[in-house]
Amino acid sequence: MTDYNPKNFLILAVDDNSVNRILIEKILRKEGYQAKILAHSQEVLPYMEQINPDLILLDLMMPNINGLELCQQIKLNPHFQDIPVIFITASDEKQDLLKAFDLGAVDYITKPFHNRELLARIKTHLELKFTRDELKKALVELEKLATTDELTGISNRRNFSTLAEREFNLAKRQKRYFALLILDIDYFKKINDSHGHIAGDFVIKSVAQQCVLSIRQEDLCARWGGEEFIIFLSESMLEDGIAVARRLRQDIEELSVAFESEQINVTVSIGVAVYNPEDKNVNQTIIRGDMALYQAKNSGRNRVVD
Ligand code: GH3
Ligand code: MG
Ligand code: MG
Ligand code: MG
Repeated sequence: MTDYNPKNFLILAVDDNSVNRILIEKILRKEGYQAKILAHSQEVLPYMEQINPDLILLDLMMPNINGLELCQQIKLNPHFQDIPVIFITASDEKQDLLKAFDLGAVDYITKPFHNRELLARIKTHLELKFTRDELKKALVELEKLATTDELTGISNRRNFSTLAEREFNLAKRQKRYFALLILDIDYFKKINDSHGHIAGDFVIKSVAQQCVLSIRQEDLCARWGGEEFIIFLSESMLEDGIAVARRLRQDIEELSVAFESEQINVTVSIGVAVYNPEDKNVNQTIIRGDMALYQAKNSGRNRVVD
């Protein structure tokens, strides 16, 4: 962490002893931290519901809820469990220290402590937390990049294959059905040739959008190839798949994509296949969808074939 600035962090401290409270607040504020100091342990969780601190300093011995109990409550709450908790305590009982670590505390400082020791430990744990949070964000971003098609923002082929295989296995185990639609834009080369590649890209995006709009939220739509899309309809029989495909075909025909000053008409051919309990894997269902699509193309395009 290159630009560590205490100003960016809020530290919550709890101590029933007013001398300790004043001391801790002074040390934290002098270093530049934002600090909130509470006197009663029962105030901590309600306070945290409003403001998420970056780190918590807990006194161990307090009336009502003691520090160990409070730590346990914090760590049981999924919203707070990643916030580092450091105990500051007069107890040098090994049992307390071990219990604190068992409950998820990251550190334990015994009183009397040196100001610089407290600050050094705080800084270490804030830096660790910051790095961990950044890593988590990067992983989420990476996962999104790995599963999303860049042009359309919908699922990419790899993500579809993973999810469809999972759904396939579920359908097999639970004896349920699903339907698959495979769409291919008709005469797309002509669209590229007469309106340009950028307009072609825009048409692909518009068709992707329409696919998402025309299906239920629990269904999955992905870009399967250049101007091909694939849709997984869970809990669906052949008739359901055909009905969705017919509606979608019509929705796309009525779309009339506006690109710059041009109106581009676009149609799709759709192959529909339904899960057959004899299918060994989802690819076998997909192959039937592909064959149906091939027939839709050969029999004139802009149509649905199962
Ligand atoms: P058909 O009705 O038989 O499907 O005819 P078609 O012209 O659509 O034929 P085909 O599916 O073989 O051609 C697809 C074309 O789509 C080929 C390729 O140049 C173009 N294409 C593939 N990916 C993209 C893309 O990301 N953007 C654009 N603009 N064009 C693409
Ligand atoms: Mg105390
Ligand atoms: Mg194609
Ligand atoms: Mg095509």
